[in-house]
Amino acid sequence: MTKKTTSTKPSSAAMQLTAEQLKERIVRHLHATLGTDINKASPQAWWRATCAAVNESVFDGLRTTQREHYQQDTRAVHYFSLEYLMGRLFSNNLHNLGLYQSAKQALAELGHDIAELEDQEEDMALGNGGLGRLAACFIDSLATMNLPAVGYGIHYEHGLFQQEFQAGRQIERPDSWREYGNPWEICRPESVQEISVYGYVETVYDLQGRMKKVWHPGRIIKGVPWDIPVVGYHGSSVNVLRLWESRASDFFNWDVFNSGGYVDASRENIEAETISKVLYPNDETEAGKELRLIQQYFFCSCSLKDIIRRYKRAHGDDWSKFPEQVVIQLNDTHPAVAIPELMRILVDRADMHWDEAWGICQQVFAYTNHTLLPEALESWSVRMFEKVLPRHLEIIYEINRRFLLEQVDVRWPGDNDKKRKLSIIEEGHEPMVRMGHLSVVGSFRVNGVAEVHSKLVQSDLFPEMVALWPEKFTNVTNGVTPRRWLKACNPRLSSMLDRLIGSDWPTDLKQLSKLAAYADDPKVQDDFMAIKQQNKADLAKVIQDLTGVAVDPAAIFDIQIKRLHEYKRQHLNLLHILALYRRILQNPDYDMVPRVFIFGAKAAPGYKLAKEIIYAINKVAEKINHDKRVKDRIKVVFMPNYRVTLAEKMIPAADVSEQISTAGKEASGTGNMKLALNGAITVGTLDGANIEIAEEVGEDNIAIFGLTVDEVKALRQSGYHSRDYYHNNPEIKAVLDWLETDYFTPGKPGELAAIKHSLLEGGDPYLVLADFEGYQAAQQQIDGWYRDKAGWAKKAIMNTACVGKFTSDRSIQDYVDRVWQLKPCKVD
Ligand code: GLS
Repeated sequence: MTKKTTSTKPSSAAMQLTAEQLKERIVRHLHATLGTDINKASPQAWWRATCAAVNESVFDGLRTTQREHYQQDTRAVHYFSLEYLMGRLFSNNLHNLGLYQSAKQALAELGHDIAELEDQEEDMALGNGGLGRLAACFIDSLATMNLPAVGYGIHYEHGLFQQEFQAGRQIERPDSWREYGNPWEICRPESVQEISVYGYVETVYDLQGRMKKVWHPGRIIKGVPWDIPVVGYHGSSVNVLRLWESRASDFFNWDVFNSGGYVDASRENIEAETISKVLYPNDETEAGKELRLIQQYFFCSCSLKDIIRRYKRAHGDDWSKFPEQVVIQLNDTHPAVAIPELMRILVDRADMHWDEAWGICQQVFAYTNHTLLPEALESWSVRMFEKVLPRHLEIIYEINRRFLLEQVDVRWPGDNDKKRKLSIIEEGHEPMVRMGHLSVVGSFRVNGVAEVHSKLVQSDLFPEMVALWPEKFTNVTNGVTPRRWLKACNPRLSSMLDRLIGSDWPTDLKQLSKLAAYADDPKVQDDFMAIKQQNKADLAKVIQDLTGVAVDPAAIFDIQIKRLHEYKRQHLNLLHILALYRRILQNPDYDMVPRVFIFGAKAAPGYKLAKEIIYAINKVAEKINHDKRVKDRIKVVFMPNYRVTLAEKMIPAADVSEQISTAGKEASGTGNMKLALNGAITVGTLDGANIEIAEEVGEDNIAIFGLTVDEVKALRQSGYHSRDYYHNNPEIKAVLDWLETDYFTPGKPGELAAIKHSLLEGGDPYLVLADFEGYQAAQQQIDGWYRDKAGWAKKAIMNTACVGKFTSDRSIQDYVDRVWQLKPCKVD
């Protein structure tokens, strides 16, 4: 059971604000902050003035929270993440402050529709997908639960690229989310940090003959912090997300500048600024680029120095309380370089003995693993590490030497195979630093993000580490914030819930279980499905606007939204669509409930096959949507530029949620939780958090299919031959062969052949063909279920009722209990 650490009643000063008072604030800011006038202000200016009005309340909360944390000298968690996929903050902040209705009314009285103003805001897309969005949900929960926390990351100038389709192909455009400034952030020049990279290490001896290492950096870079207040829901805490922007150090620049090297100085400027220029657009693939390592080090070093500065303000040079006050959560291995950086600060700068420094480190860091995909397990060539961070490489060697000697050799004396396997340095032609190993060795706790994934982390990824330190390993199943993913994005359903089960559910999501008592009530069923229908009608308009395709809200809305990756198997979905289409062509009376297949996904710009899958879906969509013989039984749409804001429109309108990854590949998934929460029925494999969703909603309310983790392993071991499925199943053969013709790409045969080739010659690494049969059976089951209106309504209601477990508040409480040992700090 989740222990409650939240306040459900509005308590901050903002709650008392009336529409009239807000109006006064908005107009005042229109004049004083925007320098414009009611008569000529643009929608942008109105939006900005409203943000400024809201910020008066936000900043009040921020000041009181910070004062309280300082006075109480609270222990805090510091969330280190290279990604935060925040989306828009306008309606979120209004909802969390309890001001949404007043603002809506105030703006209406001023002649503006709040929804139109919401569209003035660019998404803050400083993340790729689930990992970055999870970080955003977590900081929302931390503030809501009054837990002292700071999020640290990078202030990317360009977030995740914007996606367009040209003739069906993905084109990437740069994202400039803050081209004209962002009203939610505050620059803090008083907290600038300087960090070093490159250079060389000198060994010197002090007067007592003690050896010391001195790092002579090759370049110094300035980190400028931007603070984004994180407003808790109806609680009074406002925490901070602190993002670092890189700039050239004044110190270096002026030197070059004064000696006449204006051009050189500018070049240095540009190079330094490059560090926070762009987010790497790969989800779950390690880039291996020097710039990426520098990004990681840059924000870790700035953040650690920031933490230490704050600690020293309260405790001076007494380091003994540091582990009591500070816990750092590493969001995957991306910030793992923080471990040797803290060692460097303690040993080289604070002159601490190695053992004492290591003791501190091991009480401060905890590591979350978010993926088992081999291509995502970060490792850096020793050569590059040495060039960029020469002193850190030495420290890592020393950490490794002691680990192998004091742990591995004691446990497995003389076992060189074990040493090779466990070494932080992977030997070979090109020696590599393994960041996962470093993270486990340097952390006091390691967790996966769903039950099955945490088990696999232990059994498949780090079994020997588990043998050494069984108590280090734990699970924390992911969650999502119900404030954004139900309350704000689905206002119709939220009001219905308020009426039926009271209004405490946004901070106590288990309350949703009360809804189960109504699952058979015809009136509630009608209301629930009427809301779904209205949400679908809204989405149909968006679809028409974005894609030009007309869809019927009476059809099943079947949605697959997530990054494009072979393991997520959007192509399995496509093969099934092709099979249905073929059945219709073969049998004009083929009986199926009309269905709209809706996709949203960005492919990493360098991921060729992923881009080919997008192209294939778009070409198949074009053909099917225009084929009169289909009689609208199938529509296929690919929503361009899928992002948080689009997800907020799609999720409330979903009937079916596609969660069809190869078992063992999706660590958890969080879209699966959001869709079920909004009453969609999952078609899914027993992978990641789908397993736990199935446990919660029960087998009547979910369509599970496909190989299990163990079956996948067994099939691989016995030898998987995708060609057998191709030859034995005529439908599979027909649709794959179809892709090679010019049926979907007139005059250009073979344009869609990449998918077939990867499934046959490529060996079908994600077992698409092995799961096809089960998948199409699950889809038939959905078709059957949907024909029974009352039965479907019941299933939909049961999904909403049973997924209270998947609030990020529960995840955070699990982290508090199993990892952080934090206490809430109530702010008046
Ligand atoms: C991911 C996993 O792929 C998702 O399954 C998971 O839900 C998410 C958050 O834990 O992390 N790992 C990753 O590198 N990107 C992800 O989305």
